[in-house]
Amino acid sequence: MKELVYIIQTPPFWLKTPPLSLTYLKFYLEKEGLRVGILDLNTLLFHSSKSTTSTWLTLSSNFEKSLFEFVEDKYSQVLDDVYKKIKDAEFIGFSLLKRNTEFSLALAEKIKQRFPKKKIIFGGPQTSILEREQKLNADCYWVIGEGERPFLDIIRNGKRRIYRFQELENLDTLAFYDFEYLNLKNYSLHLPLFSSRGCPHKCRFCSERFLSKKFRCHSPEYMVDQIKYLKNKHKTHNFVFCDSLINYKRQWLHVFCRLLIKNNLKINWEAQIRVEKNFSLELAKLMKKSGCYNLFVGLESASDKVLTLMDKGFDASSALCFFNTLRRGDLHFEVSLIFGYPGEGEKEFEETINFITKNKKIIPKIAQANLFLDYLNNFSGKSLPENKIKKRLQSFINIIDKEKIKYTKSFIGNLTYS
Ligand code: B12
Ligand code: SF4
Repeated sequence: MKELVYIIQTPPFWLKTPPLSLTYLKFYLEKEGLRVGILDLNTLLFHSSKSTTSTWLTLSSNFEKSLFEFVEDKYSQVLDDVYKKIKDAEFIGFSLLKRNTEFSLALAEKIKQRFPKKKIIFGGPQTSILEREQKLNADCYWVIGEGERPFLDIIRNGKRRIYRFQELENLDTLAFYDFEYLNLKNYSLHLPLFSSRGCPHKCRFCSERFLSKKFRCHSPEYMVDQIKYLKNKHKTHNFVFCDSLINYKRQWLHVFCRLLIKNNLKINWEAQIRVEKNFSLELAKLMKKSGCYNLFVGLESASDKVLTLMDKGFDASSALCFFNTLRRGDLHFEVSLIFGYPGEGEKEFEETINFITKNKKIIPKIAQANLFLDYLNNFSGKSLPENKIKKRLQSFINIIDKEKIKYTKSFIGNLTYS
């Protein structure tokens, strides 16, 4: 039997973890009885072109704009194989992020030229941005937000062109996924998990609100069974939560960690966590015992004025208290910072620097530091000049180098396009 649907992961995209969005969509549609093929053109082209990880992952408009032409020129055989594979499918889906949008639109155009009857469906985080830029054309389907229900609707009766935030109510109705359909040798065996969708918080700079409307999560029992399933299938102990935050509900996290321990799963897991006031030492210890080996914390600033302007919902002293608790629970964590948020003057910048240097024995590592980018256009004209913020970032790097504070070099300034 031929595939009715093909979903293509176009480049450039993250290389390590298998593509979770496509996996969810595939398993959802297959549960509904449809045959779905996945083509990971991202890893295929990365390996065929013998590119370097740094070329592939560094944000660069030139690279992103010229990649399709380059592939057509040098690796036309790979594209011919794609056309052959998808020949009989009626629906072709693309998952759009900012970085692979040019490539996806170009490939979709070629597919349309060769197979005018095929229906093209675009989904993924970039569609909401394209909609705001009025770039959704009328001869394709566009899905904004979560994809499972709208994808099925389009296949069954596709009456509209644009589908917005048709979200699943009960995430536990989703089938367990695995990655047997991919060659897992091309990826790291740190498998992705997604226990919740959305974020209940509304930090002012964050574009999360364009990705999902209502916060929902799986039950801890479902997550533990999903982990067992992946562990048995792929013989791995390593997992990465892709959730926006893992501590949306304190009680959830307690129950989840206890279940991991009770089931003796012996996994290693990492996740993003939000600074939480009065975070209990007992919970930190439980997380450690259940296998948590790293946490990513969005501190963003250590100036109370800037934290308030950002609507982060915590101040520097509660962040420090939280970090101390993680430390006492023997949890490793890394913090991210934003420089140049409107309202951050030299004084506020100094406050952040002082906080980091003064607490260098408590904060194990800087995960990421970036210039503030006004994605949401909340501050038109009010952002500091880029060269001024770049200076702050550079002076921060000089200081952490001097203070021998650990940081991930490739994640410094990595949100700015070259
Ligand atoms: C985990 C994560 C990462 C992980 C990646 C792990 C992985 N497996 O990919 C890491 C930390 C490595 C990472 C890196 C980066 N990330 Co990131 N990341 C995320 C995060 C938190 C979750 C992504 C995820 O796995 N979601 C789970 C899946 C199931 O959801 P989904 O992809 O949205 O798919 C659903 C819908 O979008 C839709 N859908 C998706 N595709 C399709 C296709 C069709 C046909 C249909 C119908 C529907 C559909 O249906 C899916 C299921 O409901 C998101 C924020 C978020 N909350 O989503 C940011 C996010 C995706 N990342 C983002 C960015 C910018 C990056 C970086 C570029 C940052 C950087 N400069 O380094 C890098 C990318 C690497 C690189 N340099 O190229 C942005 C992308 C913005 C954009 N418009 O492109 C996001 C949205 C964060 C944000 N709010 O800005 N990231
Ligand atoms: S807690 Fe994190 S994901 Fe949620 S709105 Fe704030 S920055 Fe965004």
